[in-house]
Amino acid sequence: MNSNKRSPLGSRQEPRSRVWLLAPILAVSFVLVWAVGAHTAPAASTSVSGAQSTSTGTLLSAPAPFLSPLLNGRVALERRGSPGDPRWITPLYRDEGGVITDGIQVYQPGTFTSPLRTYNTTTDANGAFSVRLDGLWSGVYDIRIKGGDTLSVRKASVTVPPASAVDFGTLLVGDSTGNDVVNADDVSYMVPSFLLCTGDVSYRIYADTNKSKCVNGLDVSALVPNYLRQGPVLTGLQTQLASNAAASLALSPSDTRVAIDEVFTIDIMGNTGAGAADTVQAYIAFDPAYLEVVDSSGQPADKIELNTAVFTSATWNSVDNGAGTVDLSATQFVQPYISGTRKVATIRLKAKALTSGTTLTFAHQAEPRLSDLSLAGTSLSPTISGATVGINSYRVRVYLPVVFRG
Ligand SMILES: [Ca+2]
Ligand SMILES: [Ca+2]
Repeated sequence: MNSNKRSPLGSRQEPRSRVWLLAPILAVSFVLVWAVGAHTAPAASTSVSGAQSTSTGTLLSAPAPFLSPLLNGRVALERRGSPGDPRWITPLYRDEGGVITDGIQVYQPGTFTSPLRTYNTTTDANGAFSVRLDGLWSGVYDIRIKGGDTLSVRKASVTVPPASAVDFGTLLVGDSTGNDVVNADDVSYMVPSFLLCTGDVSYRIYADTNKSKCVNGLDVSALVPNYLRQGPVLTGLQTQLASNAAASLALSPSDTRVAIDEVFTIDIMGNTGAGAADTVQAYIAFDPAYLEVVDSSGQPADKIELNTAVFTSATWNSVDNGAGTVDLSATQFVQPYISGTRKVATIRLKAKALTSGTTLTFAHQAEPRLSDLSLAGTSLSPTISGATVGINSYRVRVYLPVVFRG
């Protein structure tokens, strides 16, 4: 039985023993294959998983584009004080009677022809702004920024949203007409607002270059460094510093005696001291009971005589013989600017009534009639002095002794 049992078993024993004999070989082979596989597989898988990891890393650092990213930026303003000054609050758009022209234009990179989209917002007192680019995907764009009355600036390859506020540079002032050029038209635009302030019907905010809330020669002076410049510009100009050492604005002669009905002249003299000036403003008050501004034929005049050797034209030149005022603002737009002591204009006057002394005084205490010498919108802080006129019933001639200085 056992043999019988064995026999069949025995008859199957040989193959089984072969299996058992083969088992260690297969096992070793498997281990070898596994070992080789374990050795080679990571090499292959390193390269694959390395590519995957690189790809995955790229995706992690650049999330999928999303709609309507936020653009944070900042601009600097000229002639409006330091950052934090409320005059830095600037609309990045233009409002013409309720029609808004957007001042933020976003372009396809490499182009500045037609914008993909436009937006508008207003900066804070530090020139910072934030605007959501509705309808655009996050990405890289070229961007142009224009203030309501400034030249535009542009910056290429701006990533939106940016990691931090994008510095768009300085908005150059003086484009009162809004056409991205500073020229005589911008000065002309100021004329209807000249010597007017906010609240006055004809006051135009874009004429108020330095945002002092009044329009006068300082606003003209402020645009002079940008005269004939055109936007968009890549960077701002360095602010020119006005030197105010020993500058003065005076009437000459400062003391004179004339006869009644006599026609005589008083000159407006500007002295730029150690510096230079592009603009002279002279706002003079006189007593119309004693004096009248006349022309060369002795007839009442509505303007004074500009010294065209210094200024080819005046931004403003008016006389009010009823109120007793002379208002003059003249600007030299291109270099060389005015330097030294120069006769700005001549006031021709007629003596109307007897007086021991009547004065002509410069207004210089408050906007808008601030008599001044200025360069690039900065006052030279001149010393200011007027004149006294005595009117006699007879003509007096005073002969002063000649004084020699050793
Ligand atoms: Ca313009
Ligand atoms: Ca102003």
